[in-house]
Amino acid sequence: MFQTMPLWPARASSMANNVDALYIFLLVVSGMMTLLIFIMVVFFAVRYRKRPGHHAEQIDGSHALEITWSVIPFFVFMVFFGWGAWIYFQERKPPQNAAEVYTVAKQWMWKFEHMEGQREINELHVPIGRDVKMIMTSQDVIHSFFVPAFRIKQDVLPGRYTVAWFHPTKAGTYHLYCAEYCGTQHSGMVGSVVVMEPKDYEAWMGGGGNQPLAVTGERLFSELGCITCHRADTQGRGPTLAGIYNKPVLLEDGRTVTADDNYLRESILQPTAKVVNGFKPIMPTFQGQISDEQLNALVAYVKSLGQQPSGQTGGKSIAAARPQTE
Ligand SMILES: [Cu+2]
Repeated sequence: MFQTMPLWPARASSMANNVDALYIFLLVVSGMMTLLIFIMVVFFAVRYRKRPGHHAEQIDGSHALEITWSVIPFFVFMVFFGWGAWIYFQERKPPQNAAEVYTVAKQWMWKFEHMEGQREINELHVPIGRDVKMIMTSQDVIHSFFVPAFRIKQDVLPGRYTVAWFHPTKAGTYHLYCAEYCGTQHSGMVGSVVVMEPKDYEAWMGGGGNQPLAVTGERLFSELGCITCHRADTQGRGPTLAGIYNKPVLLEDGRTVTADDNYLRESILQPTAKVVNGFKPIMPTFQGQISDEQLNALVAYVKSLGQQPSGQTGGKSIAAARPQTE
């Protein structure tokens, strides 16, 4: 019977052992304190019980005692804090070369799109041993991406990207939950993450001729007319987008921001929110004109430009995106 009720979810990511160790440490320290308090309650109740011939006497404070019970817990709590912060920063900082998966949550499903173009609903396939970064947004209300076996949970919000990452260490199929009440079918907003051996993953990935996300984005970039202003030769009415990803951008109001995923997203939906220095706020908004999936594809395309230094030949995306004006 006990086998059917595991105390812990599977530990299937690089983060799992750290999180569990901290959790066990918290449990042990709290358990010991609880025990100590109960023992003292019983001990004092007996020791100072009302007896004939004994009178209560006034006890004045003890500095030594007060300092001891303040200083020792202080250091214990600092261990909780330091250890927790260390794990938090690890969870918050995706590694540079993580594979990216775009995620759109909606009432009541999870939609995933791999950079290679594979789309999945309520199922996410990943290989063992690869860092995976989830770039997530919601089509409607707040959801929360929760994979207990990976010990990660991240809110997914409409109107912006949030990020979570994991490094799967064990093959298997693990539960994926929405951990934020999001409407009547919230409890049904579940799925699974399938962690595969790399060769199985290659086979899975190879099936079906999918168009890479950046290529879809590149097509949209020209279909939506972005290409007429955002030209690669810096002569356009909008800033050239080659190489801007994750680079600082000087704005018209003097601020400098980083051209990260959220900046790109915002600049497509609310172009006047952050106008690049030297350009006019003439770009029309695409709010309500394109789906979250299309938005993701556009962002992926701009990012793919960022990985290729501008002017370099062989960069398939840049070469294809360059307008035929010369
Ligand atoms: Cu939800």
